[in-house]
Amino acid sequence: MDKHWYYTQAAKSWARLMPRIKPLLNSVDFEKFSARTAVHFPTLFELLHRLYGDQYDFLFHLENILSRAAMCLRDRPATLKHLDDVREANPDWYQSHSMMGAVCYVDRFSGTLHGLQDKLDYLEELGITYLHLMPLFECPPQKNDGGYAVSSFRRVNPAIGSMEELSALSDTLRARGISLVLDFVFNHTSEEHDWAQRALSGDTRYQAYYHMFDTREIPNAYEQNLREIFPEQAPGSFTWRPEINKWVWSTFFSFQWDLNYANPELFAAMLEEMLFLANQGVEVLRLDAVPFIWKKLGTNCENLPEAHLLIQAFNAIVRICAPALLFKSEAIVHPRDVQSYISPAECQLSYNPILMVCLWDAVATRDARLLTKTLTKRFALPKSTAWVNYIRSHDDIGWGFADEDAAEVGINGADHRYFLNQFYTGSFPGSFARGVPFNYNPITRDMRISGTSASLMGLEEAIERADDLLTEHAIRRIILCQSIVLAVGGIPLIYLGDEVGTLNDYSYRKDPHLAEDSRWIHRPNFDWIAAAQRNTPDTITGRIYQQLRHMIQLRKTLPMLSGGNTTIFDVGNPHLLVFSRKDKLIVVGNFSDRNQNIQLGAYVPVANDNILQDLLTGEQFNGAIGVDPWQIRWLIPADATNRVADAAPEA
Ligand code: OTU
Repeated sequence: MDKHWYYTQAAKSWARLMPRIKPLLNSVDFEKFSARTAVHFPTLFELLHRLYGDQYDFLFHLENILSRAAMCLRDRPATLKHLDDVREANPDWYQSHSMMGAVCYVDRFSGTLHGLQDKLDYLEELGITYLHLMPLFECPPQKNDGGYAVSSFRRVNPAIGSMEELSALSDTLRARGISLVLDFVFNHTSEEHDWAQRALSGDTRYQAYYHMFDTREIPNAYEQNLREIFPEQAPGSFTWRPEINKWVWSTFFSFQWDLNYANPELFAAMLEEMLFLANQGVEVLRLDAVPFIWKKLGTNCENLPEAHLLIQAFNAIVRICAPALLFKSEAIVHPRDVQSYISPAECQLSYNPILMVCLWDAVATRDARLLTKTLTKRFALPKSTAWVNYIRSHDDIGWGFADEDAAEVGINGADHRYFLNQFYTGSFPGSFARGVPFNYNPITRDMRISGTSASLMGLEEAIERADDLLTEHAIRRIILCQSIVLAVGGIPLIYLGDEVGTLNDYSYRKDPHLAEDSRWIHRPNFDWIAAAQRNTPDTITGRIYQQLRHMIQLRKTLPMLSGGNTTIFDVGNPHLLVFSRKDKLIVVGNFSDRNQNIQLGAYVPVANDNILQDLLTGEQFNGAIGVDPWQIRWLIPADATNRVADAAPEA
């Protein structure tokens, strides 16, 4: 089918469908709907046709999908319609240097949604403008994968609160300049979701919402090419359900059933759940596990072209009925595939696991060459998209750098992963890290790493050994990496607790429901007693918190830190990461235990012939710049410092 054919067919369908949509909406909304569909319907038509065009009842599904979009607009609260207008007028709002993200589990941070109200001052003090509340939906009490096995997208876990509270919270947050971010766990549901329950009771309509097979034949054929995601806890990708004598596709845990997006009815059903969430006031949806949403025999069923078509179709619909909403991709895969989801028409935002992994590599090796190489090749993004940069999440750390990038700096990928695993589990001689293995695969000998950033950076060991220098270096490593996250370009994201140096929590081992999943080591209850020391400068908590908060506040005064425009420099010193932002600010980070000296002028044009001032320490340099072990500098030409000092922080 060529573009022209799609265009003509779309125009015909649009002309036929609009009169049917009209009675659903009031005249103001209908006008908006018409204007937006005039722009986005041709794209939507083509995407849906490429996915479902061979279904005999394609036009029925098309109409159904468009009506759901209309009903979303009809039901959208006035405040959110207003927000739509504001965001449409300023679509790049999230590129602002004022943006600062935080993520937490509500139960572990504040107990309940109600309790969160009392913690908003804390978030504001830290400068947070983007708050990701980890899955808080109804889920099975035990088999829930930290909330990623959702039983209802419309009900909040009653232990945490209610959907009404969540929706009210989104308004409160917005009034404080904080955007609410939620997960859309759309690759699978829990086995307790109503659809799964109906499927289990034999209802074939709902069985078709999932991937189910009567015999092992087809699952075996698929498994030839599938990767095991949780090989230790949930080997294989299919689960036998004796109630219905069927194998059910379950990429992750056996109780998480993959949804079948080849079924347009399922697409429409999930669309409805998504639009429901959009109307609760969520501004960014984190699309969980995007690589896995389409299956095709003979492939590894990851990152297939149809996965992109699906997300683009969701996106086109959102542009029509809830345009304030953005998508963030969660694809923790090969860097090339990570990038494939990022575009204004698909996911405007994406986690940046590439930076995350290379930061940990540089910390372990004291060598920033892979970091420099990778950022040079892969950091730049299309216009109107942004990275969400972070050093750790609620998940494990897996060594997802590209082997070809590693080869370019003389590293063998497989050997290096082995080294990194040894290093971060503390087995490598001299390692300061206190990580634990996650999903060791005895066949490939692969594993991933769990641990809080402070414990992985050496703080736990340093405190245990009561060693001041080790403590100082561990703190500097934390600040160095967080500082890069703050300056490199994109939305910085912190896992709440990291700002006060939270260490590993080994108590999960005593809970039989958590013990098998080492990720719980880095998801402890927020330590409010430790946090109370955050403004006491001579405590470890205070040293971390105050430096971090200072950098966050400083960032908000530096317009050159907005958006992208990052230039990476190879300055010939393997320990240094050097980059500039919009040719106005130069960042120099030292990944080593020793002082380094660098004549920046030879490499970085803006450094040439300029006296440089470090905004973090106030020092000035005329000529060579010294960088202490694990130190980071934010340098700007000295004549520009006055202007920066005068600029008031942006709200
Ligand atoms: C995500 O992570 C979530 O972040 C996890 O907490 C969930 O367990 C999981 O999905 C299932 O919902 O494998 O180790 O490329 O790597 O989606 C974490 C994407 C994971 C996957 C990622 C997944």
